[in-house]
Amino acid sequence: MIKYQRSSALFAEAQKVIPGGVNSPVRAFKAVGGDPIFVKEAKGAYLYDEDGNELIDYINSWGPMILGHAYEPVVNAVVEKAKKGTSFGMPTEIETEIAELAVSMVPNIDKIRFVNSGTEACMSAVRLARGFTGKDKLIKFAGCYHGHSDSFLIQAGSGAVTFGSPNSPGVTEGTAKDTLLAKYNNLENVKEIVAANQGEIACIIIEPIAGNMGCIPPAEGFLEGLRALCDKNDILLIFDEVMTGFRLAAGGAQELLNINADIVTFGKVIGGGLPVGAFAARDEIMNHLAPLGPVYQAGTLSGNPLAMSAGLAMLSELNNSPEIFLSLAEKTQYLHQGITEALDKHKVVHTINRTGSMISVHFSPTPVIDFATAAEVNNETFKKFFHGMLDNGIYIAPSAFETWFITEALTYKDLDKTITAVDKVAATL
Ligand code: HOZ
Repeated sequence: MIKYQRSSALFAEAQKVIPGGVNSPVRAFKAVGGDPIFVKEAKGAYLYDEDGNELIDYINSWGPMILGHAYEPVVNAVVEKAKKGTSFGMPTEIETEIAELAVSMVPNIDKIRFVNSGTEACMSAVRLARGFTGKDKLIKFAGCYHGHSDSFLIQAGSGAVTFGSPNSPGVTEGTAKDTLLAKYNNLENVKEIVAANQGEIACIIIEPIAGNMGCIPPAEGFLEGLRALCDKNDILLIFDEVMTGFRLAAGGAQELLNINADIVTFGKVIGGGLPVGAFAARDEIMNHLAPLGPVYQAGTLSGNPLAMSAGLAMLSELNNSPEIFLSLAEKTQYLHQGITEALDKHKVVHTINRTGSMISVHFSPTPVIDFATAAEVNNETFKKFFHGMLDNGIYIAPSAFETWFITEALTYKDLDKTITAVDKVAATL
């Protein structure tokens, strides 16, 4: 059994001065029990904690570390940049360089605006959609998570559902009434909502592959149906590609699924592990943003040189080696097969969802296709599974409502070690 004395001591100290001891709720382990692990450092596919344990990492900072931790070209770019000043609040050339690269990689966008997080990207994208269309309401899907901005904390996934507050106190009724809630993978339901709110809906925002109620891929025809519905009703379709962008393909889910959104939001991989978000669209939409247009959006640290240098180094690597996406998908498929065989061998009821390098194990007897089916997972089994994996040196997300993010730094030996751990743990479930 792995020991975590120092992590527990650090957690006790942290709780005195930080609410719940963490700066983002899911990290607190409340959903699985026990104390969170404090990280000392990480390299490649491995985390090294404050007690000296080595863990194979399947969270990878919730997505960004697609090429592994402390990836040298990214680290070097940041170190070199830092020597020349860390923030100016003035334009720098590197912002244009990363913007040009991102625009060349992602389908159907002409301009991109950089912010500091996925939350900021999604909240700004919705404001832009409202300003562009002159309409107020938005449709979001139960179990999808678009950051913690007020409009999105209505039946939200990720930490919001993990801690039983998918509708957070503090969100006013006035804000909540403009957020219409639909069922993921249920086009008829969306059509009904649109029909009942004719001429009032500015945008539909969706994770094209959901990752915040575990991984849930879109049903065949669902996103195509949304696209057609939006076109018919002058509604903007926003793809939240915070998780999927620059992960599933160079052009994200738009490229992988061959569907264009009107506005796309990014976070995670685009920042190479530094705090970066972004939103992008065609000229006619982006030109509504200040200072060109009337929709206001700003930030002192937006386009920060360190963040931009990490993002540029990361996107350049992916752009120069597109075979990485195939390799990631193959590794994930290998893991999927190995885990399936191990769980089947021990007759553990489960469903595994996977798209590209996103995968999650749901301890559910039925297909997991939306929030309702995701909520049916056997949480007790998940808790045992989580701690069993941890005892075997494997770190997965401490919540059944999160996705595993595969990194290219994982070797097949690491994957085999993980499958062996699943086999051992499954025998105890
Ligand atoms: N919202 C993230 C999971 N979908 C968690 C972020 C964190 O705790 O770092």
